[in-house]
Amino acid sequence: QPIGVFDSGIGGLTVVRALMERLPFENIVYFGDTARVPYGVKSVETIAHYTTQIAEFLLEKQVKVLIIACNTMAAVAAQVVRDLSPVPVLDVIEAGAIAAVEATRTRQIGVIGTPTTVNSNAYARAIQAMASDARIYSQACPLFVPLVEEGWLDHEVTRLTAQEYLKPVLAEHIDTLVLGCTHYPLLKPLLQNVMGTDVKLVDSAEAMATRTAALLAEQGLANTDPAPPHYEFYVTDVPVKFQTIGERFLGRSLNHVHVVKW
Ligand code: DGN
Repeated sequence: QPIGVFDSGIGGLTVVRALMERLPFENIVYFGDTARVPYGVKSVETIAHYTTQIAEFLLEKQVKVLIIACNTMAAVAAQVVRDLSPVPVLDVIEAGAIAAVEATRTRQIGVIGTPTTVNSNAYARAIQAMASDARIYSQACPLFVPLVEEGWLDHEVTRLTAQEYLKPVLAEHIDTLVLGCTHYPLLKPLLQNVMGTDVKLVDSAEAMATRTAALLAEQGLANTDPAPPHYEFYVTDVPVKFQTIGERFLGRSLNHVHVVKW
């Protein structure tokens, strides 16, 4: 049985990449709602409706675990998925929050993400549920998603944008910064440079791979078949530069892509 991973678009491929590296025997089915992305600016009702549709699609594929790779969906619709799913559900916010609490020493934590993720306060709630004395400083960085999709990962414009966005969180002397959006792992070197080496960056894609490995082991769900794993990708549209951007996110060639017409 495969692991089901979903996202509002192609960004969740950073989570798939981390899962492929951490769990090389697992089959993965991915769903990216490329026709309706971005979710980061939509209402909670709309996001919950889309999220339900996608979770039901993957459950029909007989997935053994559902992974909400999109921070925006995890921020406002994780409970909706948990309520309808007969299989375990993991979400990137929970995974990122756990990793942030483990990483911080000073309990001063920064969180960056889309406006919907930041406005939802979901990371702050998840972190404070585990560490009530933690102080959270969040910053929405809406320009990062288009900059990453443009491939400007080490570009002066991106550096200036990051400096501008991160100025307020830097001033709070945080020791940990959560990259709370699927696209941000690609900006890790640049963000580390802007933040300085004393600040630990929590990559929510990697944090998710760690959580998934733990869940599969705990519940005896790990695949023990040594045959090469199978990967399937479902999207609702094939937008411009889909292949190039998708392969950059995934870190390898992107095959077995199916278009679902909704
Ligand atoms: N996948 C979204 C996230 O992690 O927040 C980013 C893309 C979007 O919907 N704007």
